[in-house]
Amino acid sequence: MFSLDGKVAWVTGGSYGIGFAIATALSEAGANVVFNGIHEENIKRGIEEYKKNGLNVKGYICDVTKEEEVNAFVDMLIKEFGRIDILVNNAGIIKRIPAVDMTVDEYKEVVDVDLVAPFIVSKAVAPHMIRNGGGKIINICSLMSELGRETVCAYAAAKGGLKMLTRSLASEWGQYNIQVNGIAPGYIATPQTAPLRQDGNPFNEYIKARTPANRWGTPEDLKGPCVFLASKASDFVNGHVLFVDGGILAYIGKQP
Ligand code: NAP
Ligand code: GCO
Repeated sequence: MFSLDGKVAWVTGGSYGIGFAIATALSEAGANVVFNGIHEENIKRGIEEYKKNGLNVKGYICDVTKEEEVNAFVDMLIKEFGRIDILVNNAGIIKRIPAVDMTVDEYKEVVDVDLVAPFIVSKAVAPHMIRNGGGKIINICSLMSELGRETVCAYAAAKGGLKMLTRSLASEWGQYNIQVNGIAPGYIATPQTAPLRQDGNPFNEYIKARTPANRWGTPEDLKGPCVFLASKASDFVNGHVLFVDGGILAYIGKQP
C-alpha cells in the first residue's frame, strides 16, 4: 500500500532541507525521483549526497517561478521518464521583515515562489497526470498557513493561499483520480530556520516550549507523512492539509 515502485516523482527544491528528506523518502519507497533548484553548486552537492546514501536521484536547474522554464522542464521529464505520478511543491523562500519596512517587490518575490510557483508547476504537470489516469500532488504548506507572526506577513499570506490552492485543485482534479493534499510542517531544523536557532536566539527555546514534543522538528519527521500522501494508502484523502508540527498548533504553550 505504501510502495512507490514504478512511480516517477518530482520534488521541487530538493538539494537539501525538507525537499532532500522528502526526495530521499520517495526514492527509498521505490519511486524514480528527480529534483530541481536554482543554484548549480547546491544541486551538485545534493546529487552527491543522494549518491552517498545509495540513491540515484537526478537534479536539474529549473526556476519554478518561470512558467516557460517549468513547461520545458516538464516536457523533458515526460520525454526522459514517460510520466510524472507524484509532484511535491516544496521549493520555497521566506523574508523576515516587518511589514512597514518590507517593499512591495520583496513581498511579491516571496509570494511568487511560495504561492504562484506551485500553481505554475501543478498546472504544467496536471494534464500528464490526467492522461495517465491519476496522480498525487503534495503542497508543502506551513504552520503559517494557519498562524501569523511578526515579520513574516508575505510568507504567511502565501502559505495561507497555498492551503486554499490545495483545496481548490483537489476540488477540480479529484474527478481525474488526482489527489491534491498539503503537508504543513511546524518548526523544522533546516537552513531556512537556522537564523532562528543560532547565536543564542531566544526564539530557539521559545519554540521548544511552545511545542508539546519539546523539540524542533527534523526533515526526517516529514518522510513518513509524505510517503503516505504519495502512495495508494491515501487514494481517498483529498484536499487535506496534514500538520506535522509536534502538536504546536494544538497547544497553548508551557506556563512560563
Ligand atoms: P530551504 O532549506 O531554504 O530550501 C529551500 C529549497 O527551495 C532549496 O533547495 C532552494 O534551491 C529551493 N528554491 C528556492 N527558490 C527556488 C526557485 N525559485 N526555484 C527552484 N527552487 C527554489 O527551505 P526548507 O526549510 O527546506 O523548506 C522547504 C519548504 O518547506 C519551503 O516551502 C518552506 O516554506 C516549507 N516549510 C519549512 C519549514 C521549516 O521550519 N523549515 C516549516 C514549514 C514549511 P537553491 O538551493 O537552488 O536555492
Ligand atoms: C518563521 C519560520 C516559520 C517556519 C515554518 C513554520 O520565521 O516563523 O521560518 O515560518 O519556516 O513555516 O511552519
